[in-house]
Amino acid sequence: MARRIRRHIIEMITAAKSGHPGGSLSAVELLVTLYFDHMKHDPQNPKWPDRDRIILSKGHACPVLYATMAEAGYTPIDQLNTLRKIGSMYQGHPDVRFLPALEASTGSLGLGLSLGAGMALAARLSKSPSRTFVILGDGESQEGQVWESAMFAPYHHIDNLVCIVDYNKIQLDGFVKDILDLEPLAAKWRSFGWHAIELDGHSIPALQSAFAESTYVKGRPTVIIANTIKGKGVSFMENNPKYHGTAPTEDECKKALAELADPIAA
Ligand SMILES: Cc1ncc(C[n+]2csc(CCOP(=O)(O)OP(=O)(O)O)c2C)c(N)n1
Repeated sequence: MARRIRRHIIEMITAAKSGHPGGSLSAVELLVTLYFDHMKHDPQNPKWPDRDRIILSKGHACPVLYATMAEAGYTPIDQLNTLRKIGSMYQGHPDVRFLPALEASTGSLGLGLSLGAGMALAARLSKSPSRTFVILGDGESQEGQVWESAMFAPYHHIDNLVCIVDYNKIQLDGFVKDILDLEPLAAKWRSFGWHAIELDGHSIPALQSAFAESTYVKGRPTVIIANTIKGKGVSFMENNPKYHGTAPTEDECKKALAELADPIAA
Protein backbone atom coordinates (compact mmCIF):
# COMPACT_ATOMS: atom_id res chain seq x y z
CA MET A 1 0.00 0.00 0.00
CA ALA A 2 2.83 2.41 0.83
CA ARG A 3 4.39 1.82 -2.57
CA ARG A 4 1.04 2.35 -4.27
CA ILE A 5 0.51 5.62 -2.45
CA ARG A 6 3.99 6.77 -3.45
CA ARG A 7 3.11 6.09 -7.09
CA HIS A 8 -0.10 8.15 -6.74
CA ILE A 9 1.90 11.01 -5.21
CA ILE A 10 4.33 11.07 -8.13
CA GLU A 11 1.58 10.85 -10.75
CA MET A 12 -0.61 13.51 -9.13
CA ILE A 13 2.17 16.06 -8.75
CA THR A 14 3.47 15.40 -12.26
CA ALA A 15 -0.04 15.94 -13.67
CA ALA A 16 -0.46 19.15 -11.66
CA LYS A 17 3.01 20.36 -12.71
CA SER A 18 3.39 21.77 -9.19
CA GLY A 19 3.26 20.57 -5.61
CA HIS A 20 5.35 19.09 -2.82
CA PRO A 21 6.71 15.59 -3.44
CA GLY A 22 9.46 15.44 -0.79
CA GLY A 23 7.35 15.96 2.32
CA SER A 24 4.53 13.83 0.89
CA LEU A 25 6.84 10.86 0.35
CA SER A 26 8.39 11.16 3.83
CA ALA A 27 5.00 10.81 5.53
CA VAL A 28 3.64 7.77 3.64
CA GLU A 29 4.14 5.12 6.35
CA LEU A 30 2.75 7.49 9.01
CA LEU A 31 -0.55 7.83 7.17
CA VAL A 32 -0.72 4.24 5.92
CA THR A 33 -0.27 2.87 9.44
CA LEU A 34 -2.86 5.25 10.86
CA TYR A 35 -5.53 4.74 8.17
CA PHE A 36 -5.03 1.02 7.50
CA ASP A 37 -4.03 -0.31 10.88
CA HIS A 38 -4.57 1.94 13.86
CA MET A 39 -7.35 4.51 13.58
CA LYS A 40 -10.99 3.76 14.25
CA HIS A 41 -12.81 5.32 11.34
CA ASP A 42 -15.46 4.56 8.75
CA PRO A 43 -15.10 5.85 5.19
CA GLN A 44 -18.85 5.19 4.72
CA ASN A 45 -19.65 7.44 7.66
CA PRO A 46 -16.98 10.15 7.76
CA LYS A 47 -18.85 12.23 10.33
CA TRP A 48 -19.27 9.36 12.85
CA PRO A 49 -18.92 11.34 16.11
CA ASP A 50 -16.65 8.78 17.81
CA ARG A 51 -14.23 8.48 14.89
CA ASP A 52 -10.54 9.04 15.41
CA ARG A 53 -9.41 12.25 13.76
CA ILE A 54 -6.33 13.10 11.74
CA ILE A 55 -5.04 16.56 11.00
CA LEU A 56 -2.28 17.03 8.46
CA SER A 57 -0.84 20.19 9.95
CA LYS A 58 1.86 20.25 7.25
CA GLY A 59 -0.94 20.72 4.72
CA HIS A 60 1.32 21.24 1.70
CA ALA A 61 1.96 17.45 1.86
CA CYS A 62 -1.71 16.80 1.02
CA PRO A 63 -0.98 14.47 -1.92
CA VAL A 64 -0.13 11.77 0.66
CA LEU A 65 -3.36 12.49 2.54
CA TYR A 66 -5.51 12.48 -0.61
CA ALA A 67 -3.94 9.28 -1.96
CA THR A 68 -4.38 7.52 1.39
CA MET A 69 -7.96 8.70 1.83
CA ALA A 70 -8.76 7.59 -1.72
CA GLU A 71 -7.23 4.14 -1.17
CA ALA A 72 -9.12 3.90 2.14
CA GLY A 73 -12.40 4.49 0.31
CA TYR A 74 -13.26 8.09 1.17
CA THR A 75 -12.82 9.67 -2.24
CA PRO A 76 -12.40 8.62 -5.88
CA ILE A 77 -8.98 7.29 -6.90
CA ASP A 78 -9.61 8.15 -10.54
CA GLN A 79 -9.79 11.87 -9.75
CA LEU A 80 -6.47 12.09 -7.90
CA ASN A 81 -4.89 13.55 -11.01
CA THR A 82 -7.16 16.61 -10.73
CA LEU A 83 -4.86 17.79 -7.92
CA ARG A 84 -4.55 21.59 -7.82
CA LYS A 85 -7.16 22.14 -10.56
CA ILE A 86 -9.86 24.75 -10.07
CA GLY A 87 -12.91 23.14 -8.44
CA SER A 88 -11.17 19.83 -7.64
CA MET A 89 -11.81 18.22 -4.25
CA TYR A 90 -8.04 17.75 -4.22
CA GLN A 91 -6.98 21.36 -3.72
CA GLY A 92 -3.32 22.38 -3.39
CA HIS A 93 -3.81 22.49 0.36
CA PRO A 94 -6.50 20.53 2.27
CA ASP A 95 -9.75 22.49 2.15
CA VAL A 96 -12.91 21.23 3.89
CA ARG A 97 -15.08 23.32 1.56
CA PHE A 98 -14.03 21.03 -1.31
CA LEU A 99 -13.52 17.81 0.67
CA PRO A 100 -15.88 17.63 3.66
CA ALA A 101 -14.39 14.35 4.93
CA LEU A 102 -11.32 16.31 6.03
CA GLU A 103 -11.15 17.30 9.70
CA ALA A 104 -9.65 20.71 9.00
CA SER A 105 -8.34 23.03 6.34
CA THR A 106 -4.58 23.27 6.76
CA GLY A 107 -1.55 24.64 4.98
CA SER A 108 -0.95 27.77 6.96
CA LEU A 109 1.75 26.12 9.04
CA GLY A 110 1.78 26.03 12.82
CA LEU A 111 -1.94 25.69 13.52
CA GLY A 112 -2.69 21.96 13.41
CA LEU A 113 -1.62 21.00 16.90
CA SER A 114 -3.85 23.69 18.40
CA LEU A 115 -6.76 22.37 16.33
CA GLY A 116 -5.98 18.82 17.39
CA ALA A 117 -5.68 19.70 21.07
CA GLY A 118 -9.09 21.38 20.88
CA MET A 119 -10.70 18.40 19.14
CA ALA A 120 -9.19 15.94 21.62
CA LEU A 121 -10.29 18.05 24.58
CA ALA A 122 -13.80 18.33 23.10
CA ALA A 123 -13.94 14.54 22.71
CA ARG A 124 -12.99 14.09 26.34
CA LEU A 125 -15.65 16.57 27.47
CA SER A 126 -18.21 14.68 25.37
CA LYS A 127 -17.06 11.38 26.93
CA SER A 128 -16.20 10.12 23.45
CA PRO A 129 -13.45 7.50 22.93
CA SER A 130 -12.25 9.48 19.89
CA ARG A 131 -8.49 10.11 19.61
CA THR A 132 -6.81 12.79 17.53
CA PHE A 133 -3.58 12.47 15.52
CA VAL A 134 -1.70 15.51 14.25
CA ILE A 135 1.11 15.34 11.70
CA LEU A 136 3.58 18.15 12.08
CA GLY A 137 6.60 19.12 9.95
CA ASP A 138 10.02 19.77 11.40
CA GLY A 139 10.39 23.13 9.65
CA GLU A 140 6.85 23.83 10.80
CA SER A 141 7.99 23.19 14.36
CA GLN A 142 9.85 26.50 14.22
CA GLU A 143 6.44 28.23 14.46
CA GLY A 144 5.71 29.70 17.89
CA GLN A 145 2.12 28.46 18.04
CA VAL A 146 3.35 24.85 17.95
CA TRP A 147 4.93 25.43 21.34
CA GLU A 148 1.84 27.15 22.74
CA SER A 149 -0.17 24.02 22.00
CA ALA A 150 2.73 21.82 23.18
CA MET A 151 2.42 23.64 26.52
CA PHE A 152 -1.40 23.54 26.58
CA ALA A 153 -2.03 19.82 25.95
CA PRO A 154 -0.04 18.30 28.86
CA TYR A 155 -1.32 21.00 31.24
CA HIS A 156 -4.85 19.85 30.45
CA HIS A 157 -3.83 16.16 30.55
CA ILE A 158 -5.08 15.61 26.99
CA ASP A 159 -4.06 11.97 26.67
CA ASN A 160 -6.22 11.21 23.62
CA LEU A 161 -3.91 13.38 21.50
CA VAL A 162 -0.92 12.07 19.55
CA CYS A 163 1.43 14.39 17.68
CA ILE A 164 3.68 12.86 15.04
CA VAL A 165 6.65 14.94 13.94
CA ASP A 166 7.73 14.05 10.41
CA TYR A 167 11.40 14.62 11.18
CA ASN A 168 12.82 14.52 7.66
CA LYS A 169 15.48 17.14 8.57
CA ILE A 170 14.69 19.36 5.55
CA GLN A 171 12.41 22.40 5.34
CA LEU A 172 11.49 24.62 2.38
CA ASP A 173 14.91 25.43 0.99
CA GLY A 174 17.51 23.74 3.14
CA PHE A 175 18.39 21.58 6.10
CA VAL A 176 16.67 22.32 9.41
CA LYS A 177 19.95 22.17 11.35
CA ASP A 178 21.41 24.96 9.17
CA ILE A 179 18.34 27.22 9.41
CA LEU A 180 16.99 26.86 12.94
CA ASP A 181 17.99 23.61 14.61
CA LEU A 182 15.35 21.82 16.70
CA GLU A 183 17.71 19.66 18.74
CA PRO A 184 17.46 18.28 21.32
CA LEU A 185 13.95 17.69 19.97
CA ALA A 186 12.70 14.76 22.08
CA ALA A 187 14.08 16.41 25.22
CA LYS A 188 12.16 19.62 24.39
CA TRP A 189 8.86 17.74 24.07
CA ARG A 190 9.55 15.77 27.26
CA SER A 191 10.32 18.98 29.13
CA PHE A 192 6.88 20.27 28.06
CA GLY A 193 5.32 17.16 29.67
CA TRP A 194 4.78 14.88 26.67
CA HIS A 195 5.41 11.15 26.50
CA ALA A 196 7.96 11.05 23.67
CA ILE A 197 8.81 8.07 21.44
CA GLU A 198 11.57 8.24 18.83
CA LEU A 199 11.49 5.80 15.93
CA ASP A 200 12.18 5.09 12.28
CA GLY A 201 9.20 6.70 10.57
CA HIS A 202 9.42 4.31 7.62
CA SER A 203 9.09 1.22 9.83
CA ILE A 204 5.44 0.17 9.93
CA PRO A 205 6.04 -2.30 12.83
CA ALA A 206 7.72 0.47 14.86
CA LEU A 207 4.80 2.80 14.15
CA GLN A 208 2.26 0.11 15.06
CA SER A 209 3.84 -0.46 18.44
CA ALA A 210 4.23 3.29 19.12
CA PHE A 211 0.56 3.95 18.35
CA ALA A 212 -0.39 0.99 20.55
CA GLU A 213 1.84 2.36 23.33
CA SER A 214 0.17 5.78 23.04
CA THR A 215 -3.21 4.25 23.92
CA TYR A 216 -1.82 3.13 27.31
CA VAL A 217 -0.24 6.47 28.27
CA LYS A 218 -2.58 8.21 30.68
CA GLY A 219 -2.61 11.81 31.89
CA ARG A 220 -0.44 13.28 29.13
CA PRO A 221 -0.26 13.39 25.35
CA THR A 222 2.18 11.40 23.25
CA VAL A 223 4.57 12.73 20.65
CA ILE A 224 6.17 10.42 18.13
CA ILE A 225 9.38 11.79 16.68
CA ALA A 226 9.46 9.94 13.39
CA ASN A 227 12.88 9.98 11.78
CA THR A 228 12.16 10.01 8.07
CA ILE A 229 13.81 10.75 4.74
CA LYS A 230 12.42 13.55 2.62
CA GLY A 231 11.61 12.13 -0.82
CA LYS A 232 11.71 8.55 0.52
CA GLY A 233 11.40 5.87 -2.16
CA VAL A 234 12.64 7.89 -5.15
CA SER A 235 16.45 7.84 -5.34
CA PHE A 236 16.98 11.26 -6.88
CA MET A 237 14.49 12.94 -4.53
CA GLU A 238 15.77 11.41 -1.28
CA ASN A 239 17.33 13.93 1.08
CA ASN A 240 17.32 16.56 -1.70
CA PRO A 241 15.87 19.97 -0.73
CA LYS A 242 15.11 20.66 -4.42
CA TYR A 243 12.12 18.32 -4.24
CA HIS A 244 10.42 20.13 -1.40
CA GLY A 245 8.30 22.03 -3.89
CA THR A 246 9.38 20.95 -7.37
CA ALA A 247 7.18 18.72 -9.51
CA PRO A 248 8.83 15.86 -11.38
CA THR A 249 9.23 16.27 -15.15
CA GLU A 250 7.65 13.60 -17.37
CA ASP A 251 11.02 11.82 -17.58
CA GLU A 252 11.55 12.01 -13.82
CA CYS A 253 8.04 10.69 -13.33
CA LYS A 254 8.81 7.63 -15.48
CA LYS A 255 12.06 7.02 -13.59
CA ALA A 256 10.34 7.39 -10.22
CA LEU A 257 7.48 5.06 -11.18
CA ALA A 258 9.99 2.45 -12.35
CA GLU A 259 11.69 2.60 -8.94
CA LEU A 260 8.31 2.30 -7.23
CA ALA A 261 7.04 -0.57 -9.39
CA ASP A 262 5.27 -3.32 -7.50
CA PRO A 263 7.71 -6.28 -7.26
CA ILE A 264 4.80 -8.70 -6.94
CA ALA A 265 3.14 -7.51 -10.15
CA ALA A 266 6.50 -7.43 -12.03
C1 LIG B 1 2.53 30.07 8.05
C2 LIG B 1 3.23 29.57 6.84
N1 LIG B 1 4.44 30.10 6.51
C3 LIG B 1 5.08 29.65 5.40
C4 LIG B 1 4.53 28.71 4.61
C5 LIG B 1 5.23 28.26 3.33
N2 LIG B 1 5.77 26.93 3.46
C6 LIG B 1 5.17 25.86 2.89
S1 LIG B 1 5.97 24.43 3.18
C7 LIG B 1 7.16 25.20 4.08
C8 LIG B 1 8.28 24.43 4.71
C9 LIG B 1 7.79 23.41 5.66
O1 LIG B 1 8.84 22.60 6.10
P1 LIG B 1 8.54 21.27 6.91
O2 LIG B 1 7.58 21.56 7.99
O3 LIG B 1 9.84 20.69 7.30
O4 LIG B 1 7.79 20.39 5.82
P2 LIG B 1 8.23 19.05 5.09
O5 LIG B 1 9.73 19.03 4.97
O6 LIG B 1 7.78 17.93 5.93
O7 LIG B 1 7.55 19.11 3.75
C10 LIG B 1 6.92 26.57 4.15
C11 LIG B 1 7.78 27.53 4.84
C12 LIG B 1 3.26 28.19 4.98
N3 LIG B 1 2.65 27.24 4.26
N4 LIG B 1 2.65 28.62 6.12
